[in-house]
Amino acid sequence: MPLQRKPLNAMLIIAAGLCAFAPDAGADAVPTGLPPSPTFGIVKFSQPMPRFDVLPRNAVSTLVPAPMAQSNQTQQPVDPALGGGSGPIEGRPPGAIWAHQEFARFPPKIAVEVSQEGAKVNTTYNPGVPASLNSGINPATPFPPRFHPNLPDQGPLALWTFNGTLPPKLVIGRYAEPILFREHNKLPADKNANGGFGLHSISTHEHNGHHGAENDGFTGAYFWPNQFYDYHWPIVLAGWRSINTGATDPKAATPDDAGGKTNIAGDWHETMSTHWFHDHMFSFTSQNVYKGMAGMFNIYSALDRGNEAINDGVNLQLPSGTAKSFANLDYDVNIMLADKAWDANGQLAFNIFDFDGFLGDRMTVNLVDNPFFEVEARKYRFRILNAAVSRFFKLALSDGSPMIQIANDGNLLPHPVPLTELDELGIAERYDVVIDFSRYAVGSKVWWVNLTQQTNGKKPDTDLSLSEALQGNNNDPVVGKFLEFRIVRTPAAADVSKVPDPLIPNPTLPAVTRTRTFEFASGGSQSTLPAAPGSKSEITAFVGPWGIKTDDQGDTLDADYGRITAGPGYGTRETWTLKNGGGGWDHPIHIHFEEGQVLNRDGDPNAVPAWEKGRKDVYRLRPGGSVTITMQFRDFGGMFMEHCHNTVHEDNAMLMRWEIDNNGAPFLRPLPTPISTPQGVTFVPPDDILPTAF
Ligand SMILES: [Cu+2]
Repeated sequence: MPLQRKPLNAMLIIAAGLCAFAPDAGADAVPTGLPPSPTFGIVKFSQPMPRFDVLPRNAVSTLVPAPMAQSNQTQQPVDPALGGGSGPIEGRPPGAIWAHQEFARFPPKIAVEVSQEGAKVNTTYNPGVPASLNSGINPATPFPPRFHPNLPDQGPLALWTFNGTLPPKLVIGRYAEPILFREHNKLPADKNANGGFGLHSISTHEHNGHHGAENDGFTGAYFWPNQFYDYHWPIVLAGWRSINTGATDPKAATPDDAGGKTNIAGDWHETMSTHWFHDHMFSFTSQNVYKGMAGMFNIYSALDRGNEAINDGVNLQLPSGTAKSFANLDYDVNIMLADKAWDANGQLAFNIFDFDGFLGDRMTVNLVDNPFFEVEARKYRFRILNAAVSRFFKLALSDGSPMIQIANDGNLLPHPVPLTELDELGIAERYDVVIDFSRYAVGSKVWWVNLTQQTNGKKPDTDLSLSEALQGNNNDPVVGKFLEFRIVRTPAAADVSKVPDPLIPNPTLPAVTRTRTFEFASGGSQSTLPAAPGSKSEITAFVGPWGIKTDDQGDTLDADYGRITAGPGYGTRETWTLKNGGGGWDHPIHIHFEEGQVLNRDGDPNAVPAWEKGRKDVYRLRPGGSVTITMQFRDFGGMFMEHCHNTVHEDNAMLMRWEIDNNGAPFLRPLPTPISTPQGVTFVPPDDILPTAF
């Protein structure tokens, strides 16, 4: 019988004396479970949508102290609120096991230095485009931390973001240009100084980076206020150790600064494009991401170089711009969708008591409420990210005209797919679409419409027809129009962008060595609590309603990052079936590190839609459904995760650890579990290894 712990979230808020709301309070609204967010007189589409804030790309020499392969264990005093004494300046676990893999082979060339801190005014906003391409926003005007001009600024305890500011941040990267992403934790040392939700220890996941596990934002490798963590993102093509090792394939290449390209090792079919990064703190991911800890990462390559004019036989010339050799953002627009709620004072609010999931009642795009966006009458690319906690979206244009989907998650599709309605977009999924606004008259408007009605965190209620969604009387306030496109002018230069077919075909795969099955269900139990003497399960294990059953054996288990659930062999390919344990909910399942190909849905290869025929990293199971995928395990090792990306499900125990080793070398087998404290990280042996793991 597992120990039934009171959820940590609830313990924290009760300890903090912040019972601003309680479950079953009576006056709660659909869908938040909180009093409805006051409107403050907001009229939809009355403010511009800001483009992302592009983070500076600095020389690595600007980093002090210089980055090192192993964690920097230089000691500093620890705040008494964190137990006092002394601890390391870097929170990355120490020693060889957590050293950056291949740090000497892929030394960092670009430094991106950020902080995680409370809300403040942005005086360094860099949209990467002129005001004419940013709906008239003057970047020299200080950008306040607020969702709408009618609302007050968010306080430093309500909103925690990268650099403490809005708009959300964008990292620009390209293949073969390794980035050292140094993140400073400047959150309050007092864990109760959180505005009612969120936790000050953090771990940042570069969502589906093909990097060593020490840079993956492992849920147990979190760091503390006044520490930093160096994440090394080598940005290499998967397969670089064994495929095209001589860098002779012209399609495996990265843009240079003069319109040319440089060949690189690896499989060009594994080229990735649209990533995001977000907090992955064990059992607090939902609260921390909701609080603002999320950004996007555009990865450029010779294929997807962000210059629509260069015609070199490799560049796909997708909508972007022409001024720079790569990474033109003029017509390549990052979109972050997130539903939010706020309290009577206009401060961000979250219901920590609903373990089915949390839904907001206000729609934000790039973290502002229901904005407009000015476009030219030409083709645009939109990189759409679902950064919600528990909400699914389904997008259509209000006139029912088509969009062309070109990418799913991080990857360009084998073929572009024209669609008048996109599929449901699960939490953490990304769809890149091209919209051709040349079909509209200058002066006209068209809207993005959300067709998915969802009133609790378990799953969408239904997908509405466009006419139903446009009626404006839905029980779910996030149904309907949420972004107004204003077609404001014809472009000054001809649109030379293309949507070619094919885009990126799938890689060829080696033979399958084994299969595994994971069932995602309610009714989870915890096998490692109460903790055995000497184990740290009271830190690594959580008790919650959700869990995962592995290989049809034993119980549906709650998360314990000290437990090894799967250990695929290095250099092998496996097939994993992800099953939904019931019809009453849906789960978008994320598998870290490796891109998967969907082989079938519910056993039927013909049930895989055209837009899921590329590579993916999040798989919506659909109610009662199953998805069978296949992945290769290669290039790097260490401990990774698989979990539901309804982050409330994830935090309430629907998460497991898997790891890649090399039969003991160069990685230990099994890997020890890091136990993070402000005074330093120690290691303990795994507290559980499932019988089918290795
Ligand atoms: Cu789920």
